[in-house]
Amino acid sequence: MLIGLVGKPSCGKSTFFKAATMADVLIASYPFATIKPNHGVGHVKIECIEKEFNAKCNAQKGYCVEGNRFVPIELMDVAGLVEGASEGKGLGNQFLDNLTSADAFIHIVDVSGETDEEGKETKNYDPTLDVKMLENELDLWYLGILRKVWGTFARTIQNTKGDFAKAVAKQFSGLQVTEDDVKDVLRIGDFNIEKPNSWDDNKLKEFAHNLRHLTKPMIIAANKIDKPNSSENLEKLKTTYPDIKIIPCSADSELALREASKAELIEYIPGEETFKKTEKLNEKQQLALDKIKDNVLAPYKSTGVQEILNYTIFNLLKYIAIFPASANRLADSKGNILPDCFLLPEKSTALDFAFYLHTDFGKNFIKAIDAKTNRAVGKDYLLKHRDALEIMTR
Ligand SMILES: Nc1nc2c(ncn2[C@@H]2O[C@H](COP(=O)(O)OP(=O)(O)OP(=O)(O)O)[C@@H](O)[C@H]2O)c(=O)[nH]1
Ligand SMILES: [Mg+2]
Repeated sequence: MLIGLVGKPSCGKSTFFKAATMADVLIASYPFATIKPNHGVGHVKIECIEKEFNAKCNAQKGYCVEGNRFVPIELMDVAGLVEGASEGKGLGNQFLDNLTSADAFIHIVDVSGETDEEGKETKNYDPTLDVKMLENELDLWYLGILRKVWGTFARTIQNTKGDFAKAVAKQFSGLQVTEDDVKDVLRIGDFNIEKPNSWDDNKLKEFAHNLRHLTKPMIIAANKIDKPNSSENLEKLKTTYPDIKIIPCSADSELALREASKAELIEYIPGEETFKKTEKLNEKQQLALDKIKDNVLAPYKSTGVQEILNYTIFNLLKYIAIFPASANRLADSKGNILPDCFLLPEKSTALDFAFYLHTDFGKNFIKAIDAKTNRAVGKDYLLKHRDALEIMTR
């Protein structure tokens, strides 16, 4: 699973990426600071199941602080996108090609109104324009990919009476498009799949839009919420786009808190509303932290970064977290308690989980034991978020 951070230049993509991954990337006030994509590991936060077992876990992937389990996810920070990107403007096509493998997007929007459509410094810019621009460019990008092959593709399907959904999924598998996705798109629109050759450009555009919308779900991170005009612009954004999930955030504040926490100047758990100061802070640091507290944490209850990551994985993509564990033995062979936690799509079964762990576990599956209740469950058992299962094999 890969989450792409997208948005116009200077909106704060690299700052969000650095705050989430602590990777060393370039952050700069000039546009197109990022050229090549950055890949890194961020985390979603869930309640650890250690309490239910009266134990203290030793997470081997990710980490756990005070009962908060942080499970790794992959993030990608890319170059800024400007109008005309689908035709190669800015870093255009190169940028878009990097996005093909993403499963969902976090659209970082600068809600301060202090950067224009190209990421240059300005005043009173309307951030709702950024959403329109980005969505349009993404649609045009999909449309371009469709158009390139459509003539031949549609003719072949029509002549051979081929399976439309299957053929589209095959053609666009690189964009993470599945057969079910195509079927969903066909269900919500009026598309003549017997005669795809007869579709005009508007029909193709509608299809491209719906396919993009469904296969690249998106959330808006209303960034730079710490700035003076941001709260007003946030309301405007929410009114203009009532159907999109919009979460206010200050990537810059989250980065400052994580860096201060890493340097042991404060105690801070990502996503929390508060932090604890230590004696080591100097006056300047105290002032900077107080500002974050007053401008961000007090009014918005968190910096938003963790909430955005969690929403993307658990609400947009609908994943659930599963722990491999056995009721009478929580540790792995090295003595690590509850070492792993995996993210699986909703509606995954016990058998899916077995295959996920190892093909042999799947092939030789007999039953699974729910470690919390010590009850046996069959291969069709539907996994629940925070389940702990032991797979029994032949
Ligand atoms: N006040 C404030 N400034 C921020 C915030 N996030 C980012 N910035 C600033 O915005 C500027 C651009 O940040 P970057 O993270 O480099 O932006 P980007 O979207 O990666 O830009 P490109 O790589 O050029 O597309 C920098 O000066 C950051 O310090 C925030 O939450 N609050
Ligand atoms: Mg950048």
